[in-house]
Amino acid sequence: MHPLAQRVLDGEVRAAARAMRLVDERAEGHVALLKDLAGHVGRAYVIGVTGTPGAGKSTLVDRLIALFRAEGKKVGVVAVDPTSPFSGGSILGDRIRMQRHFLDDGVFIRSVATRGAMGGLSRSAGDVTRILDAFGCDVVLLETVGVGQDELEVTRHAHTTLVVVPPGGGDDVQANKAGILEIADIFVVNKADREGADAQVRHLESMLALGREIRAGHAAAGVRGHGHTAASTAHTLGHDLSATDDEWTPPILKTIAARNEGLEPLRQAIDRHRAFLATPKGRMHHERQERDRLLGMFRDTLVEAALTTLGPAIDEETARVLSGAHDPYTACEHLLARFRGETRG
Ligand SMILES: Nc1nc2c(ncn2[C@@H]2O[C@H](COP(=O)(O)OP(=O)(O)OP(=O)(O)O)[C@@H](O)[C@H]2O)c(=O)[nH]1
Ligand SMILES: [Mg+2]
Repeated sequence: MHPLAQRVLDGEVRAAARAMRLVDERAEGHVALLKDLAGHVGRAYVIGVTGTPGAGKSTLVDRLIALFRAEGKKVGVVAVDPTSPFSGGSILGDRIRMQRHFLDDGVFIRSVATRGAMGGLSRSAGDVTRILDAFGCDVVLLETVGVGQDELEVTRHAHTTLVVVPPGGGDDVQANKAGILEIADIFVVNKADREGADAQVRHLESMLALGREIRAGHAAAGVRGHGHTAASTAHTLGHDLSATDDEWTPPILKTIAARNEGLEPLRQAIDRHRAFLATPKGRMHHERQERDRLLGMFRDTLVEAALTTLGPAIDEETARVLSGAHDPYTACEHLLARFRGETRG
């Protein structure tokens, strides 16, 4: 057993902090530690909070912390900043927004900014979440900025994902429509004290309706679920995913986080989604998510292994592509062949 594991399980704050740092830095032995903790993970309820920059995610998280603390729950917060490991800008904002909880010994706030070779951010966020879980947190709030691919990956670690947007015509949500539809369990139109909140609600409603129509069309045409991954999951797990698509319709709620308004209905919506996850349809949703998560972890593992094994070969192939000796496809085939050769070796 890793020397830190038992101390984390015993709820020792300093051990948990150390463990999270090891994991964030991908330090030697961190995988062994995570393996030791794995059997003790799964008790925490993980709530992802993502959405437009500046929409009020941290303010909402701050309010949710207060709600859960009032129930005596131990709360973990993971603030993910994918913009840059150096900027620290939004993390600073998070710290200010949540500072009243920093002295509460039932709240554990941790920032994650490390980006590995590829997609490492999601993995770090997930690993830190698992440590907070093993450490005994009842709830983990996982805040991530933006709605790009990184954020979509991060929210795979959440049981319930809130997508937070400000009032307006929905231009900002337009950018990653498909992604948002896929990950949002609950939409939150925050800053409802500002103009355009109802317009935003209507926009999201029409987006959801359109999404349903498209999926219904796909189902009729024999295309299942959300494409390749979903279809292959259906195959592996023996489910027909097309039947599950409409089982949970994301509610759209208005909040004014700055004034603590609308938080109770949000809390209830989270509970309803949690109850949904416990139903057979909900469990299928969970299985699909688990598979996607494993796939993501495996991809990270594979890329890391390949980069370590291949090392200079990547530069060599790049030089060949640059000189015109190889096209990029051939270069990739060569790299793959070399990797296979090494691993067989
Ligand atoms: N008018 C109004 N302002 C709000 C509300 N909620 C939050 N704000 C303000 O909006 C600004 C951004 O809030 P944050 O909670 O930091 O937003 P965020 O989404 O976490 O921001 P990033 O993490 O930087 O993307 C702050 O100045 C908040 O005080 C609200 O309901 N109404
Ligand atoms: Mg924030």
